[in-house]
Amino acid sequence: MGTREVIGSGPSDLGFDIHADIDDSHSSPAPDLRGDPMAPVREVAIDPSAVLDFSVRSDAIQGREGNFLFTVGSTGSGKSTLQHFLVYWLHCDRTLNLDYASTEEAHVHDAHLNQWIQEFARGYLPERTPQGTLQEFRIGFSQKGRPRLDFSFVEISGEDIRSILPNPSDPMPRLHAQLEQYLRLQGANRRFVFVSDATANRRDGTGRVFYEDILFSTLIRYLLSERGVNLKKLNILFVASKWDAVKSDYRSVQAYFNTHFTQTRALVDGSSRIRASFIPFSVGDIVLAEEGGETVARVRAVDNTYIRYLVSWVYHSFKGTHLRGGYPRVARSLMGRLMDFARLGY
Ligand SMILES: Nc1nc2c(ncn2[C@@H]2O[C@H](COP(=O)(O)OP(=O)(O)OP(=O)(O)O)[C@@H](O)[C@H]2O)c(=O)[nH]1
Ligand SMILES: [Mg+2]
Repeated sequence: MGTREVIGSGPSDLGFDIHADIDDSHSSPAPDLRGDPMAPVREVAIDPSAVLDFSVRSDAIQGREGNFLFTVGSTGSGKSTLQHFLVYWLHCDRTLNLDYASTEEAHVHDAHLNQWIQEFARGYLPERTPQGTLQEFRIGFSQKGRPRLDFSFVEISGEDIRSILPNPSDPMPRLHAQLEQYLRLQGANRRFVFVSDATANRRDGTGRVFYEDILFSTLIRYLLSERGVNLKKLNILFVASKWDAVKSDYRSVQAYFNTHFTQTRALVDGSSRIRASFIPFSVGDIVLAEEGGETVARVRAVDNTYIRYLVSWVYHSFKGTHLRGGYPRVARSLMGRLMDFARLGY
C-alpha cells in the first residue's frame, strides 16, 4: 500500500482546509501586486540573444549526481508557471537565502532565472515551453538554522511528456530523449511534481475527462516497470493547478483527485513503492489583459498560501526536515495513518 501525505492539517480525505494552520508571523512580506502590477524590482541586464540559446547537451547529463526535481504534466497544465513562481518566491522570501548553482554557461543560466523573477514580479506568466528543448536549472536555498538544499530542475514542454502515450500514428511511444537520460541517472535523488490542470477535467463537456489520469498512470507505470525506467521508489507531489478557477467546485483537493484520477489513485494506493502527497496550487489572482492586440494572462496579486505548500514539500522531501516560519509541516493524512495501522497490524 502506498504512503499518502497531505501538507497542512488533515484529515484531508474528509475535507482539506488549505488555509488551516498557516502561521504567517515569520514569513516574508507577501509580494502582493494588487493595484501595482508593475511592482519595481532590481533591474538586471539580460542579453536576449544569450537567453535564447540555452539547452542541455546530452554529454553534460552523463554521470550527474545530486537532487533532481521533475515537473511533469500535459501541455499548458502550469508546469512552467509553477517553476517560475517557485524561483520568484525563493527570491522574495527574505527568510530564505537563494543561490544559483550553475557551473557551465553560468551567465546564461543565471540570466534566465533573473529574467523569470523580474517578469513574474511584473505579473507576466511564462511563454509556452517550445517542444524539443530541455533546460536544466540548478539552485540552492537555505534558512537560518536549516541545512541548505541544492537541487536541479528541468524545463520541458508537455508535448515531450505526453509523447509517452500510445498514439495510432506513432508506434513507439517515448519521452524526450534527454529527460529519459536524466530519469535513468544512477546517482540521482529524484522527486516528481505531477501537475494536473484543474480546469481541464470538467465534466460539463468542455473537459478532457480522464486524459490526465491516463497520462499520469502511464507515466507512473513506465517509471516503475522493468521495461521502463525501473525506479525502485517514487516520491510524487500531485498538484491541482489553477485552483483559483475551480476551488468552489470541489470539497477538497483529495475529492478532486479521487474524482478525476481513478487509475492514478489505484496505483498510488496499491504500491508500497509510491509515496504521494496532494496539494492545490494557484499563482493567485489572474486577469486577462489586452496587450498589442493580444489577450494575455497576467498575475494581479500573488497568493502566498499554495506556494508555501510547494516549498515545504520540496524541502522536506529532499532534506527530511521542515522549514520554519510560515511553511506548513508535511503531515501524514489520517487516511494514510489508518492504512498503515491496518497493514502493519499495530
Ligand atoms: N487561472 C490560472 N491560470 C493559470 C495558473 N497557472 C497557469 N495558468 C494559465 O495556464 C497557462 C499555461 O501555463 P504554463 O505554465 O505555460 O503551462 P506548461 O505546463 O508549462 O505548458 P507547456 O510548456 O506548453 O507544456 C498560463 O499561461 C496561464 O494562462 C493559475 O495558477 N491560475
Ligand atoms: Mg512550460
